[in-house]
Amino acid sequence: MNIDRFVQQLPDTDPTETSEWLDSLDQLIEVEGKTRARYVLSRMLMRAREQQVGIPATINTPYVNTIPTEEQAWFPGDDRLEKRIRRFIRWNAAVMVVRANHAAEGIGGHLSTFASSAALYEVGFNHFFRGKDDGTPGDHVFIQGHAAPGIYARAFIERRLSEDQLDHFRLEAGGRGLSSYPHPRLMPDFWEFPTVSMGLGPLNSVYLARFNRYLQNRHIDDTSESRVWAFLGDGEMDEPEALAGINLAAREGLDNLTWVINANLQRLDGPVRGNGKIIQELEAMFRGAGWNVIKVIWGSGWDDLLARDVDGVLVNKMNTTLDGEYQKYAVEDGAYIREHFFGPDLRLRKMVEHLSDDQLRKLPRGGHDYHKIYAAYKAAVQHEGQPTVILAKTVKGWTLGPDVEARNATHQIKKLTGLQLIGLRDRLHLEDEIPDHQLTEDQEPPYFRPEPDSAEYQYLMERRRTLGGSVPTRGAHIHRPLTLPGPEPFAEFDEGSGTASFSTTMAFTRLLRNLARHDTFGPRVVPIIPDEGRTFGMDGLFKELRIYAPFGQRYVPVDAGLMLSYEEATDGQILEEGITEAGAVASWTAAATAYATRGVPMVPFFTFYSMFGFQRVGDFLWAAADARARGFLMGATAGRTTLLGEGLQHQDGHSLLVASTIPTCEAYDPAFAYELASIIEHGIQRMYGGDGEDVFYYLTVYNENYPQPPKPDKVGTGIIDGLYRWTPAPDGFERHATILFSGTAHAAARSAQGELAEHYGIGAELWSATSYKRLREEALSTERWNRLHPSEPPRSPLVTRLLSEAPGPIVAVTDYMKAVPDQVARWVPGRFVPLGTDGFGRSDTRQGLRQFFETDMEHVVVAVLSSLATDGVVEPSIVSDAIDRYGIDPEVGDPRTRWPIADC
Ligand SMILES: Cc1ncc(C[n+]2csc(CCOP(=O)(O)OP(=O)(O)O)c2C)c(N)n1
Ligand SMILES: [Mg+2]
Repeated sequence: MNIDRFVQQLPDTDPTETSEWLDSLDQLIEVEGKTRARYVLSRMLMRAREQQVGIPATINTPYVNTIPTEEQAWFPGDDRLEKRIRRFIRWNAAVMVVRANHAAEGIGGHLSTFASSAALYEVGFNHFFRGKDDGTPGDHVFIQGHAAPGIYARAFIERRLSEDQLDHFRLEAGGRGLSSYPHPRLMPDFWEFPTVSMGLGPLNSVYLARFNRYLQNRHIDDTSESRVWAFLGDGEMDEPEALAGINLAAREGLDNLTWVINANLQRLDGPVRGNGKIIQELEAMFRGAGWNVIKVIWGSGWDDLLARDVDGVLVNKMNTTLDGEYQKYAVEDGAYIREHFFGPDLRLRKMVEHLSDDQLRKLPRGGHDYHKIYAAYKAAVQHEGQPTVILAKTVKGWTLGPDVEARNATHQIKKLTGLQLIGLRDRLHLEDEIPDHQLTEDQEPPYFRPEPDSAEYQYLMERRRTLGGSVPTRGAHIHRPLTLPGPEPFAEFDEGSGTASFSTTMAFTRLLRNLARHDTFGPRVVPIIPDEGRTFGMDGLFKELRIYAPFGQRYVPVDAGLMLSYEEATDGQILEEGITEAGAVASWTAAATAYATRGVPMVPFFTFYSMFGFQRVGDFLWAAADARARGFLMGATAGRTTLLGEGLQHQDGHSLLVASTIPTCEAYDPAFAYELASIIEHGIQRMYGGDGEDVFYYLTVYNENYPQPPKPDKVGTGIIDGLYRWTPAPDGFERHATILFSGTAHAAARSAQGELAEHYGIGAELWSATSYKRLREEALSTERWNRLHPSEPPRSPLVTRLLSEAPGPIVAVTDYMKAVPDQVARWVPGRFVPLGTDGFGRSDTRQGLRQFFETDMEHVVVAVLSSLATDGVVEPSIVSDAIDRYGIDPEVGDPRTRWPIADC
């Protein structure tokens, strides 16, 4: 609220006294000036806070370090050795990128991100990040994707990586080498968190810190010793997802979370906030959200100047200088800085009289100052009750020389000339280690690694030993194994529901409850919902499993007296995320990777509106696949016609297609409860049994009620493989056809079977197609095998083998787009006609929608007859009769032309 309006609404109980205070302030400003007045007011605010006087938060502090010099923690490291180590790492990181670009033109690599953040990482590596060697999962460190070269360079010095591996940076397709960015899938023993898609790392880090608290509060794992660190870019903060979790982090008091934002003031094209100040902007947002904010803006060289700043002119100059100007100062010489930063104000000019131009140019920024960074990290890890963000000001491309440092193009500079390399070598004082003769144009610049008996190597390794081993390392050993359930939770679904009608969503909820009730397996089940529990009929679980609330339920819920009340508890099992699909996926990812990050396999089921899944948070799910997630995604209210009444924005006919783009996502579209149960049972075995496979499952569940049939005999592995004969053709017909169905489209297929027999004398078989994605992948693999084994007898894809036993033309019907069954079209023997729900959804009854999308019984029958006519089995007039009989208007309904509803 605007402070003026806030004050206006308060009664003034003693106007005379108020005037006296205001007069004193006026006098202070007049006599001592505004800076002094600001200081006194700040002190008053401090005192007010100490005295517990609630006043609206001040969201900004001056543009100086949050930790005053006198409160700065003592730096316990060996300055000289750490500086040397950092220089070796800087050198190798740069050389690695340069050499990669020689090895293959255009291969890329980034120099300047790590160059700006080397000290931020190195203080962490030498003093804070805990490893896993002591059998604990250690800290979880999210590394800025583009800083990867620096992390490899350190791993090289630690002797975790070889020179050959460094030389295969970004050349990993051949099987050895280093991925461009943090990719757990490509480097499963090394990287823990895929971060390079901007904005995902920040949100995932919040939810990981939160999930660790959940594990703790539910007594599943002791996470109290693990801190989540996230190193992020200042440009990255513009991604909406980057800031989307900061309120939750503050609300839940996640003091196990530290963010370090590398404020080099630049992004890819140029300044982040040329006309403003990104650090101040971020400070306001984080303070407003309730974070502990530590600004590390100025290096120690400024301490003396700030101490002389008795009348506040220096701070004033710092406050009023724009980021665009700071960037300019970073590329200019000392004379320019003297003239433009200090010069205009005589008091300032005088303040730096004793410094040479060179000294002025070298006044460092806080994010390059070991001591300041150490003090900030120390304060962060000691801070209780709030997450901490460290806003560290740096120079992009720092130490890489005047052609690179702070230049607008710096992000994409990936080459250094011989002269630039010599400049870097000199700047890093590595003349002894890398002599001139090794830096000639006719050879690759060398790496440098100190010998095992050198003081630097010994120091570095001792630091890592003390902190529990190398970081990053992925794959904690499983220290809390999971006992899998037997067949019991799944068995009831094989029997069917008799005449009782219920939906696959209801079946899923029941199964989830069965699983959660299991003695040993149950506590590992993590139900996640984004404010749609009631829509999915899951509200019954609120009371039984309870909703996770770290501080418990501090109010009596409005429905306390009811059977199914809204119950929250510190050890609640359900993660009710509210309306944030991105947050919920981040939560799911944390749970789905707990087997690796914590050695504690967890079994998350994230149930969401299928329309607001893959298309909305697809990039998060892609990253989850990279992070080798294991778990279940449940696309509820699935289908474009089944969710009646909701219209264009809700009705999903394509999530299965998007899901099909993720290699490790097993996408299923079950029609019946027993299929759903079989897939989940199999999925649990596959992901969590034995060594476990790094895949995850996407299952659609619908909200249409119908009697659930019992599982037929002889299904074999068909449900899992993706296709099986559900029912044979009725006896006694000479002409045949086959209908494949998925999900709720089974109803149209089954009615069509009856209609074809009754009216057209055609016996149709029905097959359930549970996963076209799986069938397609098997077929592609077989096709490849045939291509590469020319002298072997060719193999036949599973879908071809299965359907070669299916008679007549094959019509596939789905509540998804035709492209879903089309995934297997080219391996289907004979004629294949998919019917699906292409186009925008709209609101109407199920029947109306199925007619509109031409997936109802009538259209299935016409499709079968038309295919038989094309094959010469029936006369075309039979098709025309059917079209007339069902009142289908061939001129209406072309999906390409019918999108406006009417002229309105
Ligand atoms: C979602 C997404 N959009 C765009 C990019 C391309 N990109 C890579 S780095 C970068 C600039 C990063 O700037 P900043 O976050 O400030 O990092 P730093 O300056 O430390 O390199 C951009 C736009 C990306 N990686 N991810
Ligand atoms: Mg930046």
